[in-house]
Amino acid sequence: MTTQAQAAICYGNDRPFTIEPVELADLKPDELLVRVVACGICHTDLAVRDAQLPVPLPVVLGHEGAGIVEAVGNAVTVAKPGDRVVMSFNSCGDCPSCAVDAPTYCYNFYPHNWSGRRADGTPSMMRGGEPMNANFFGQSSFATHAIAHELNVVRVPDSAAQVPLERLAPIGCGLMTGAGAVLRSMKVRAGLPIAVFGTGTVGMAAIMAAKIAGADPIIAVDVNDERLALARDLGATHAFNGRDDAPAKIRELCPGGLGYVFDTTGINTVIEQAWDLLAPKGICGIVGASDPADNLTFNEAAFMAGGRTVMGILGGDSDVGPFLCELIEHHLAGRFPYEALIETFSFEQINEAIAASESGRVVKPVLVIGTE
Ligand code: CXF
Ligand code: ZN
Repeated sequence: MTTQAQAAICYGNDRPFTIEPVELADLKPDELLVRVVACGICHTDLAVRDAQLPVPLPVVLGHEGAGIVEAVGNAVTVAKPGDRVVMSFNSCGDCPSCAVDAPTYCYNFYPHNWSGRRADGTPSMMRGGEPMNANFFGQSSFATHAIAHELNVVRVPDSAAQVPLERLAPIGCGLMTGAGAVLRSMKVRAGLPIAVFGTGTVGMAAIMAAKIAGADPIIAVDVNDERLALARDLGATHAFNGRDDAPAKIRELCPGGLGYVFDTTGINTVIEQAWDLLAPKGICGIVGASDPADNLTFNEAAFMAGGRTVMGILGGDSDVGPFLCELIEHHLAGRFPYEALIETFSFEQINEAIAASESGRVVKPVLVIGTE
């Protein structure tokens, strides 16, 4: 049976998102119908709106959804109707990356997440009898209902039964990316210094995770002093404004160099300065969205002789289910207090929520779309 829903349609950056009636397709065997309760807004949604990523427009975006399962296909085991779930990115489950639990590097990432259709080419959403681009990150959660998949759904553990879905929603992208970069990709060791460049959701999650890992000192760098104050609240031991020669201050603080630098800005001059701060065996993690034309330049001798690593990181090397549950447990224990980043907006306020993110006023806007 098809499902009637309301979805926020993105036409591009010359028009606001508008909420319009749509129809969701019948479920395939590996799919779940989720009534969306909340969805975070991530910079990747806005990169698609701005045509910086190869996702066809118009499209229904939203990839930090959480909700309640209404129906499941007959091959679904991850959750059942009535379960509270969080949605994340989708993957194929059987390429060489998926085979080693590295689905963020899925060889078939595009058809499963960004093609506007299901991976088999069929539309998951119709509008006025015509196919509508959807299945964004295997969900398209800027809508009252979403079709998700066995591999991008996590059942909320019973231990988190009291945590509202509007709090859990954003865990499936930006938070996972920053925390995973520290805990899974770079595997930050206790006692080593780290500097995090950029204190948006990903950088803040990295700072909280660096504290969990026992990194010391934990240095936040940004050009926004309010963000730097929040970074200190969340675990940064030091905070430097990028406009005040932060590299010199970091050298003074850590003359032996840093074990880790983590860039969320995507600005190549920032990355090159950060790389120069590394100690021998240091790792430079790169996650920021950069200009596709940019190249990085490193000194070859220092790179080789110091045994340094430059590491591209996608999605914090998350394996979805286990890692998101681990983060939920950290949150319940008070070690991952990311609620400080969130401000909620109603679904109808989607354009105001986006403006609040782009002005820098709100770190993580979350749309409340339904009730629990
Ligand atoms: C994604 C990138 C690909 C893996 C999952 C997370 N980032 C979205 O904003
Ligand atoms: Zn995202």
